[in-house]
Amino acid sequence: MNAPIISLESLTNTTSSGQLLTTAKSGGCASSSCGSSSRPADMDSATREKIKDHPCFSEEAHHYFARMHVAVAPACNIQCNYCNRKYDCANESRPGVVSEKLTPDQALRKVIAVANEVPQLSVLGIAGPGDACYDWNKTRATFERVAREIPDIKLCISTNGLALPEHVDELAEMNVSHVTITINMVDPAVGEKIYPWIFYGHRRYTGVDAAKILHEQQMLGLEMLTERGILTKINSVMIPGVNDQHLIEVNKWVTERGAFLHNVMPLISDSAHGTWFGLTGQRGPNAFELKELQDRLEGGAKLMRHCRQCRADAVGLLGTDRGQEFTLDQIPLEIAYNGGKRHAYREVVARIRDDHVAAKNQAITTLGSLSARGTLQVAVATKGGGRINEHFGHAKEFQIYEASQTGIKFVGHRKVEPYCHGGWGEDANLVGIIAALEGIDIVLCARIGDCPKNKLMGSGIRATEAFGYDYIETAISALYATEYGDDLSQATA
Ligand code: CLF
Ligand code: SF4
Repeated sequence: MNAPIISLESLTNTTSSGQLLTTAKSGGCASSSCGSSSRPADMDSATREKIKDHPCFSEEAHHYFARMHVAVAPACNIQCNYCNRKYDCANESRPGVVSEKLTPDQALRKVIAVANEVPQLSVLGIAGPGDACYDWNKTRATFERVAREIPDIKLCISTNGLALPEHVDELAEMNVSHVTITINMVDPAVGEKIYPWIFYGHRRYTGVDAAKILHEQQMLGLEMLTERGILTKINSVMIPGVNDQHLIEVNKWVTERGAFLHNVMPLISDSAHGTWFGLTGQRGPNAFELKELQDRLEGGAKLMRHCRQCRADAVGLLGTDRGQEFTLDQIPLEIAYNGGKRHAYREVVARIRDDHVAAKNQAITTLGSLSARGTLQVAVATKGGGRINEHFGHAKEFQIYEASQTGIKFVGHRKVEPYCHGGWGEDANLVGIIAALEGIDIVLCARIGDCPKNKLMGSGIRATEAFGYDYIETAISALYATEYGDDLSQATA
């Protein structure tokens, strides 16, 4: 079942496209027929094709493909109570220092530099730091330049939706295949608690009037995108006591209007960010509240649970940010695109992916064959590729899976400060990691030392490296079988 292991490092650290192609031809699953049946049965082939290399629109794709954002759109036409304009747009980024704002020509240089060096790159997104539709001329100019140079890159925007309807036709003409609208309410009475004002039709609106206009534009924009076959994701910021229960209603409205995905994100609120919510003590939800709401939303639009709330200038696989490697001062003024690495990487991934799909199918079959009942919460340290391939001490986040007899579900991630610092374990960070892993039954990682393992055990969390470099689902199904009586594989360490 398992193909020879090709680590992500061997793919992404290779310095020439020739080497990548050699890797592609020497490894991976030799059979092209294995594993194709795990593609979602309820999805047509055109949609599958659109999402298969978009790391946000496909959870499976996010193990392999990367996005980059270019911060070309600083202007915004609304005020959200969770945003401070000195910081990045909270719709698609965690608050941080102001991004390096780029002109369309600078953005093109940056995209070429990243595409030449980051073989996983598949999507260019414009997610602020203001609004991509309001700052439209820069968005359009950037996409036109990039599409001319790198025609196979997917174009993606994130918007608050207010100026969206007037640009939907141009988006379709420019082949923008994926759009995200942040929709936090469908009731203006809720909306006025989130948006103090909007700027629309050359005038400023406040209160319920503002929220009503915003709501109508968001719904119109979504309907227009659906009519044109552009895949739309809805981002909603979950604000406890303000719109948390209301998001169930939002989910119904957007599902009826053809949204492909619904991504409920936790409010990030800190007085240091200087936002209205931060300064007034509005808290964000904890991991359990977020998951509970997401579970209640199952059955409507597909749910996105792997969002990392990226910065408006993020670069790389979700959960990593290589933006600092590609600041303008490091990029030559004249730079030509060379697609060799990206093409070689895709060839490798196509082979590995079939094998991964087959492994997942086998894991699901295994779980379905068990008579046992129960749920297992598993935290996985991974660097991508669908494998358990990260050391416990190096992990900056753990991916969380829930296993039951009905299958294995990715339910989110928990960010942590890494335990290892220069070869030494940091006890304070271990305390934080244990707190972040509350409710987890077992941690799977490539390596773990006795000290952290014993401390985790002292808090009721088991950890093992017994499945190091296995596929995540293969390991979890074997674990589940062990846990619930049918020992299919090795015992846990
Ligand atoms: Fe960027 Fe957004 Fe496109 Fe992705 S991010 S514009 S859809 S390419 Fe993705 Fe980042 Fe979450 Fe956004 S993980 S914040 S959902
Ligand atoms: Fe800030 Fe984005 Fe809201 Fe505009 S849409 S106020 S930039 S979070």
